[in-house]
Amino acid sequence: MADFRVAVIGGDGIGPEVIDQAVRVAEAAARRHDGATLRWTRLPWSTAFYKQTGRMLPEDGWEQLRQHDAILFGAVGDPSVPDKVTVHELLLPMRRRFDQYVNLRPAYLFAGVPCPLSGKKPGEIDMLVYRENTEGEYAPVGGHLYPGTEHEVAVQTGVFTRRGCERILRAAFDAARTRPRKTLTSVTKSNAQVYGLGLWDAAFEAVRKDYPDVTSSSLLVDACAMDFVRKPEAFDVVVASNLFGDILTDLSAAVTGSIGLASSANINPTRQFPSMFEPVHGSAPDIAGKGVANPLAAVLSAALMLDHLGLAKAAAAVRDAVSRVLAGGTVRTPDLGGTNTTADMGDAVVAAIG
Ligand code: GGG
Repeated sequence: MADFRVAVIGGDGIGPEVIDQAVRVAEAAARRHDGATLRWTRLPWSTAFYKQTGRMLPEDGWEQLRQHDAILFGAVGDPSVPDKVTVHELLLPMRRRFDQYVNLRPAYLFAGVPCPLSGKKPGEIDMLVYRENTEGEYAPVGGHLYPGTEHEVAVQTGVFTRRGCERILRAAFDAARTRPRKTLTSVTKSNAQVYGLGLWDAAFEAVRKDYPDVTSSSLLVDACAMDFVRKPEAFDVVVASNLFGDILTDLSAAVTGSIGLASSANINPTRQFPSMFEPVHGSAPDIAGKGVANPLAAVLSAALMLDHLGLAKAAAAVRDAVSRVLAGGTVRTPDLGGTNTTADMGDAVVAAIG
């Protein structure tokens, strides 16, 4: 029987609540549909851990994570500690340290989910956003001079490398060629940011030559944001820099009904390091502890993890169970207009798995 080790970091706010449901669902699906066992290592790394120890993770934390086949992550961020500690000492370094350069963020309009745009049918919005995850605007390069004075200066540098641009573009093109529409949009802003995004565009022009079977085009990020609202059904695979991908996927989540349904995978395609799977949403301190967060973004992230582990039947079973629960419409968390709890939603998906 296949056996996988998965590190689980619930993190902050609603993170642990939604991850508990994702663990239940993934475990049931892996066992029933692929005969596989998932062995979970629960790690308490979070803002509370930081307050106790002065660190977001122990000194050997990265080494501990490396011993696992995958990482399931909830959310990080708490109003009592600056993001430059919580996000910048746990989540962002994990993506870089484990070279998880592909941040895959699907957006799909499920049946039974109210769409804020009129006239959109279930399945009509169906896109994969490939966000560059290790450099770009999120590179920790810059400085802060004369803080608190009238001469205060902050410099934040975007880092774009030929290798970094080409490899995320190739990952997106590889995905596009497997999809029925075989269409790819590269997001840029090289009319304003001529150096970094100029290199991005040059890499796009070079890489697209290797994919004549894919219809590809380049679009400015402002036009892309407008079209995500005006005609999201026009997009198939979208590839974007770290910041643009982050912003656009909140928008793609909104037009498909709820950020509570938006899943993501932070993938190291070489498999030299573990990949990490997390909902797109953050810790949502306003609803934390109330048991009302929608766990489906975490559950669908766990489905991406099952795919990555080669448990394709289990992954398909999770997606199918989620689709049926949403289409049924009887179990809905408040983000979908209902009154059900996080646990009710988890129960419904586990029951639908069979
Ligand atoms: N589960 C996602 C999460 O915890 N997000 C917090 C955050 O600040 N993320 C920044 C990012 O995804 O780049």
